[in-house]
Amino acid sequence: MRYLDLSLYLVLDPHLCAAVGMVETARAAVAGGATVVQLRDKGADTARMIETGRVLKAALAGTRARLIVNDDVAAAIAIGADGLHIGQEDMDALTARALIGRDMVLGLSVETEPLAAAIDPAIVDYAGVGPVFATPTKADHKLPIGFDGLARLVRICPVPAVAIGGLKADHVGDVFAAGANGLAVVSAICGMPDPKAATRALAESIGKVHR
Ligand code: TZP
Ligand code: MG
Repeated sequence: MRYLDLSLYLVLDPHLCAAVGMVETARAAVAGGATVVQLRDKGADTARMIETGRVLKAALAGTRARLIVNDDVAAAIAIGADGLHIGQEDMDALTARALIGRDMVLGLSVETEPLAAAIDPAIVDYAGVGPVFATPTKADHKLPIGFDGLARLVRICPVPAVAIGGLKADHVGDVFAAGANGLAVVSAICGMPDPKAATRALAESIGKVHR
């Protein structure tokens, strides 16, 4: 079933995770309550994505967390990931769906209302919506949409949506109030002195506003 619990979605960053490592960060985050882990490593070739992804998959085995691979469809398939996440500048969703087959989850980033409206729910399973705030984590991010923009885009999206961009534990209430199904974070977990505690703080905030 192509369903994902989007409520606490960790996007890994190899640079921010450098001290602890991506795999250990993912393990800690899942122990703290992360529901999804995305392997995102813009500098890695497919071989390295596969190598890291296989270790991540083994680390997540037996947990409820799901593994999503950013952008690299060949790696997602070789790893046997639960899903693939693509951006608007990556391959189009129809092509991605044809390559990954019917069973893998497909996520798509959307930054504007027309892009949200263009989602085909037969092809795409969830939308990554943002950036809510400007963030140093993604140098080339699009214009921040704020919580008003998030609410507008979520309303238009024909699939569940996860908010991204500058989100911290303080924002959890606003994210769910805007209608999103969860929040995706990088720096709120990666590079934190205690990634498990940081994740748990997010999970506890989520528990108060969302079941
Ligand atoms: N896409 C839009 S913003 C972003 C991505 C990958 C980075 C979010 O990072 P952070 O540290 O949670 O602001
Ligand atoms: Mg991409």
